[in-house]
Amino acid sequence: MIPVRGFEGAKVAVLGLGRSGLAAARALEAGGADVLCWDDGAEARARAEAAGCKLHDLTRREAFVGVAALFTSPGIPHLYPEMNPHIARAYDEGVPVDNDIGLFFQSFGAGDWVEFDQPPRVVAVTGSNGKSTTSALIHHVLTEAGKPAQLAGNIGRGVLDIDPPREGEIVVLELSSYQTELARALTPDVAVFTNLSPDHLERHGGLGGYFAAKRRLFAEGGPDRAVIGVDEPEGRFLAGQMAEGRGDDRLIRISVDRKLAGPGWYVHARKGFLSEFRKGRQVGTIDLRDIRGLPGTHNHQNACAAYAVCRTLGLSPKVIEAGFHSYPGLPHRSQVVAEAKGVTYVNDSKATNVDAALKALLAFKRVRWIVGGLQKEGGLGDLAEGLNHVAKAYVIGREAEGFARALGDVTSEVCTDMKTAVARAMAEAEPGDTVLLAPAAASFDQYDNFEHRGDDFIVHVQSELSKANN
Ligand code: UMA
Repeated sequence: MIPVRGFEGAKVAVLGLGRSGLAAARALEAGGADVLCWDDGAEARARAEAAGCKLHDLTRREAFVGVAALFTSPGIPHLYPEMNPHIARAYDEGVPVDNDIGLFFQSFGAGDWVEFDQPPRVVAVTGSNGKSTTSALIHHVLTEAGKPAQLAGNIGRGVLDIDPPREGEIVVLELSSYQTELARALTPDVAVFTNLSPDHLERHGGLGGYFAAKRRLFAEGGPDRAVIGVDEPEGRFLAGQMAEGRGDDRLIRISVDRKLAGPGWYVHARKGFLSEFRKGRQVGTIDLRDIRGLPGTHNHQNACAAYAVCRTLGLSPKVIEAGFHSYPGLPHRSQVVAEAKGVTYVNDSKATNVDAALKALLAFKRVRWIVGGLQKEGGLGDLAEGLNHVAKAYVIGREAEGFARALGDVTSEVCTDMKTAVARAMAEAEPGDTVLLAPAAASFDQYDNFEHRGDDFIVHVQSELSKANN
């Protein structure tokens, strides 16, 4: 845990007692604050109390008297679609609002670092898609190369929960827009912007708000190094704003759309080959085509970002390539869960939006596609290119019929539940096909979260395969 500095003896409130809230409460307490905890859910309150948290009812009229600051959780809306009432009151009463990410950057860099020859550094990764894989890949390559490293943030571990960093350690943080939008301190040594596509629009009041939230990671002063995906206008704009000249190599531009070269620093991947150019010369290359844990162009973009970060941290192309080959992949992201009779079963439950599902479809030649759930704003129109790879869609979700209609001309079958979808896809699959769960939708109509949905897919694949073998 990283004890939070700056609130010794002060009364502070923590709102939301999930992973980040509980970690923040513990870290604040370890730093000597008097921590008052609240969650709008009774179950979470009971769990937190059992874990030793001091509850403090924020709905009471005097709740904020004497409170120095409020720390909120990423899942709690603080502006759109409407402000959480406790946050609104904190603002009205002049109480500063921050989150665990702000506290982390404020507290990272404790006094005992004066003894270190090489202080710990932070790599922060944001973007719409690929940030978990990019973060996990950076962490994996560093660890395989024998460098001390820790991984936290949106990927599942509260940032304040990490161990106090050792000499030379690299802390890799995956940061969502929910986290960057509110944090009062954001000072990574290396910052990554993978790509941008519409997501969480309600929460940010539209695409501009969503981009603005992510952009904060690169604001005033900025990181020492920035790795920026330039395949969308927003990335191009951000890179253009950061660069102080044509040869500015504090900035590494990455692309999977086009060859990048010039006086600066670039990493691109085309047709499965990653190339690094610096000052107009090629200085590194990796054949990504047979790397099992990183299939498809979207993963090649993740590879470019991870490669660029590892290069800024001093690793050689050969060491990075070895790390890529041993990367096991993350659950629910391009996760190969079975191969039988020439058919591959892939769990990409994390493809919760249209862009991620499109990238998953493009990674495989002939797809039996399990799709559906709670549709996001913007419809399914942008999937068109990927639909050429679909042999048939097996539609799940409470609104499966409407979802199937929205898919247009694609051959589809309304299955509603996962069990039926897996059984039907398996029965019809031919050798060479991929049965792919890439829902292009949120899971909350049928599941607690995308992990639960992916686990359900795996259970049914295994049970149908064992039926077929008996
Ligand atoms: N709550 C309230 N009032 C509200 C809403 C929620 O009190 O109005 C309470 C809930 O009752 C619950 C708590 O807040 O007890 C949950 O807080 P939370 O949703 O922020 O969840 P955490 O467990 O703290 O997890 C958060 C991130 N969750 C979200 O951003 C929604 C996790 O990212 C992250 O891994 C974790 O912190 C550790 O850093 C998950 C996620 O879904 C994976 N992220 C989104 C995504 O990837 O699309 C952004």
